[in-house]
Amino acid sequence: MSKIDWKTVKEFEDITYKKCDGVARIAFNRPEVRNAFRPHTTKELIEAFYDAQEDTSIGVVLLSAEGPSSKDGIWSFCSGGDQKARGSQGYVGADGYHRLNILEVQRMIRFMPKAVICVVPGWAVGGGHSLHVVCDLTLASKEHAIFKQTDADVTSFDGGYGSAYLAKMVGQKRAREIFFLGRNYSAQDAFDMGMVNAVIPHAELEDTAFEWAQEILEKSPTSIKMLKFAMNLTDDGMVGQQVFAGEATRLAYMTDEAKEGRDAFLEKRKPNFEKKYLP
Ligand code: S0N
Repeated sequence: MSKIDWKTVKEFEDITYKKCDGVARIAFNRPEVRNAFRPHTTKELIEAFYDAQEDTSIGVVLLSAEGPSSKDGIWSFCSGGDQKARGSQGYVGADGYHRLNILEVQRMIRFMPKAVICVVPGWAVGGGHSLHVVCDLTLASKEHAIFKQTDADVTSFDGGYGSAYLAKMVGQKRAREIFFLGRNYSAQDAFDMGMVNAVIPHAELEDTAFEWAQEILEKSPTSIKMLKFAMNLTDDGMVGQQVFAGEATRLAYMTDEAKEGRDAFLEKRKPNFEKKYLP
């Protein structure tokens, strides 16, 4: 029995969203379809991730899943895009429009100024596999986690983080094997390949993820944010540079020099930067 005292933030339909002691937990909640996501799910995920990003009491986000399925007791993290919600052009929402906004969720995770830990209690498949790839860390259930890329079975291809970034993580040959053959990989296989940080006994998975989060929360929040953005930068091109540089600008705004620049403008005078050219 977990000792974490999660408090529900808001009731959603396809996900659960809870917080406790600086940690937010966002979890898929469609275990009967192996936690596949439909446009409604991604809409809810975006709302929850945005809340976690803006909440200054939250330093780490866990992305996990409810389960197991009451039908057959099988655990899943996420089986990717809901194939029943897939029309001829894409995933169809309640409004009839086609969307692929899981990519927006990926970007929110990637650019979240806080650590995101993927907690994989079971299947991580297709777009669910891609979500684990884009998270900062992954912890996997020793008994139940299975990693599998089915994109090539259903004429889908995540050409961004799901594949190209995965290749940087596990190497080109392994990434191509994962996508081209679509085999099942255990938590230990995934650990050996370098795409999982730790293999945890299932009963201890959530408590361990919470402990990892608490360790991160002891660190300097600015360091964690800048390290994450620095590690992202080289793979994210101009957007990576923009994100990193934006944070550098924010830090610069906190200096006396920046205060003088602002005050001089508002007081309609020339700024006096005191001719200090610091090394
Ligand atoms: C997960 C699998 C391997 C589990 O197998 P298992 O345990 O044998 O269970 P099943 O009997 O197959 O499933 C149980 C019930 O759940 C339903 N279900 C499972 N997965 C889905 C799903 N993805 N969509 C809808 N329903 C699902 C089953 O139908 C079954 O229901 P009942 O009991 O009523 O028969 C296995 O289930 C499996 O292989 N699932 C499909 C995995 C898959 O192919 N997913 C889609 C892959 N593609 C994407 O995710 C693309 C996503 C995307 O939007 C994208 C687009 C552009 C760029 C990037 C991405 C991206 O990847 O993020």
